[in-house]
Amino acid sequence: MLRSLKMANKDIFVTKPSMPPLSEFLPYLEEIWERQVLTNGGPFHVRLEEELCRHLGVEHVSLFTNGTIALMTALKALDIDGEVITTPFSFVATSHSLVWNNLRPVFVDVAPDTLNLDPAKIRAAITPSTTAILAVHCYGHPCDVAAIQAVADEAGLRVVYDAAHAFGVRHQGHSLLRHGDLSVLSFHATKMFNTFEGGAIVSPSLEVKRRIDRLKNFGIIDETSVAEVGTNGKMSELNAAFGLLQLKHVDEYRARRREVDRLYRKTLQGIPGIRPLHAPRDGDNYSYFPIMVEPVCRIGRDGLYERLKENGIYSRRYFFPLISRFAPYNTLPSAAETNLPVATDAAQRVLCLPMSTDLVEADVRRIVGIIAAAG
Ligand code: T4K
Repeated sequence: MLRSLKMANKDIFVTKPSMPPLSEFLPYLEEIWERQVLTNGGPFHVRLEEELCRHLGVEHVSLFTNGTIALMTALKALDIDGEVITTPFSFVATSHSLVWNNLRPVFVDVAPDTLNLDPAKIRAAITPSTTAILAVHCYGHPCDVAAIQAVADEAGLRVVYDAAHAFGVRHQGHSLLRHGDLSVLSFHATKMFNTFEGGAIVSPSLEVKRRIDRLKNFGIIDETSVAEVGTNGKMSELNAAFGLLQLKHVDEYRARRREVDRLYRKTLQGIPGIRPLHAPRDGDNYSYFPIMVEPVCRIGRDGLYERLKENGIYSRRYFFPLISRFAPYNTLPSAAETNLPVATDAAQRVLCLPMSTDLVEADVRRIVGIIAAAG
């Protein structure tokens, strides 16, 4: 059961990092100080890659300094060029990673039930210049991976999943991260598994992992040879050590989030105009709790966002505005609202309620009480 503590009202943010007790981190720090190996593939880095493979049930993991550099490197590692079909309903890093690789994003609309790329619309957007699909498992909810792969196979396209929200998500009995050519994770402070800053690429092939590892280390082969133009995407020992500690607690974090998810669903029931985006799903990581605010809710999405804020509750309108509305993208033909009706409507109605391991029952009831009173 969720802890039902009585406490004074406090500010509540859309998320809060899950932090194990500091005392548990100190032995890791002592090891780093003793060894004086701070980065460049040190022992904690090696161990975290191995433990993540086991924990996630995947073949190969390459750690990165953050999810954005990991995305940029994933696209480079597959030698993708030309046009890439992607979603406007995401964090801006998704499209930025394409443009940093001189690739042209082509926005395709999302499906209303998941807000993930709609496979049928992907097919219609393919041109002779299309080489890949960059899809996002938005809020950790699986894309229609089978349909996306079928479209990709038909047209000879690569598939990269921005799985920034999908740490530990299971789909049909397996890791969701096993789909596509590569999957990219974010371990940012706001994610359910965090290393302060961090990220990773999950790859099914050792050969591709080797290329990725070289690319994240300047393209260096050895002391006297550099094979190609790489970057510096390496995760430090400090971040890797924190990841190892987090891994010990991550199942407990997930279980706590699941309780919060259940309580939201129970207490939100019957409030007119408020609908959780997804039905409950086994295999979820409970990263986010998006609700859709329907027209029958008189105060509307933005009214609700402000009302919560006045009460010290900081929800977020992930993902408003759409990426396609931002200056670097809004002149692309595919950015037209008429091309993206579902995403455009969702961006006006979605609200992510606070979700973190430290929410107690009283917090959830307070949040839902404000929503109920606002409608
Ligand atoms: N692809 C997708 C689909 C993504 O969602 C993201 C990142 C990426 C790629 C890129 O991955 P990284 O390069 O970041 O690894 C946040 C995060 O900065 C961003 O990582 C995340 N997506 C995005 C969805 O959310 P903001 O602007 O909402 O963050 P911020 O700083 O406003 O934090 C939100 C709340 O979290 C704060 O109000 C308080 C709390 N917080 C935040 C931080 C940073 C804390 O309590 N402690 C903290 O240290 O973007």
